[in-house]
Amino acid sequence: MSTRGFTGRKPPEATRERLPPGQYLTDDFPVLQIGPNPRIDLATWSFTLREGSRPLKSWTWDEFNALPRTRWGGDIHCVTKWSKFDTAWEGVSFDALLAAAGIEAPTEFLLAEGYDDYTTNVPVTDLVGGKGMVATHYDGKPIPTDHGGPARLLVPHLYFWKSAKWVKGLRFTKRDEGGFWEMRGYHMYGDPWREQRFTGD
Ligand SMILES: Nc1nc2c(c(=O)[nH]1)N[C@H]1C(S)=C(S)[C@@H](COP(=O)(O)O)O[C@H]1N2
Ligand SMILES: [Mo]
Repeated sequence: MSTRGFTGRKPPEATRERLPPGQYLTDDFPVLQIGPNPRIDLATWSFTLREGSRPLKSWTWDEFNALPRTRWGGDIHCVTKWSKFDTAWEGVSFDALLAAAGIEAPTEFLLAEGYDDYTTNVPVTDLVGGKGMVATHYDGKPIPTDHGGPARLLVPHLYFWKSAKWVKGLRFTKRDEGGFWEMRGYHMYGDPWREQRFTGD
């Protein structure tokens, strides 16, 4: 059964099972962000793993594109209540980043940082084992700037605000420090299936 294009109020069973509570299905790909698209030049783009302020490993765009690649396909869920099924992404898994850096995660938490100064926190356990990647391609093409290209974090099992667009690095933190939205009332973890939208949910 195809569920594509369905926008009615009572989704069929197969759709309902894939929709977390309070979400509706859309075929669109809405654009949501705190400010204008940052200007990013691939000649100066870099991606850096840090522990606090200390850089652990940095890649240029060419170096990053030489890393082993991975694909993920599935559903994404935004806290503004839209869900989109069967999205297709390609990039470098968090596991591959750590392996290429020759390190193990130095702490249990990190903040993803965007070129627009956006930040969001994600536990390391939610990125390892293929659960998170730095994506460069969506639907077989380079990610459009509006959706976070050239590279964005993808943590699809959490609300989509955790998937930082225009990502410039991951900063390991000793404690679970809130990022931009988490400091403004959004949930520290953000599990769509437990409807963890806001602090206290
Ligand atoms: N760098 C950055 N990443 C970001 C944001 C942002 O403002 N800046 N917004 C977040 C929010 S709130 C959402 S819902 C998703 C939206 O991603 P999209 O525009 O590709 O749908 O990006 C997230 N990642
Ligand atoms: Mo969002």
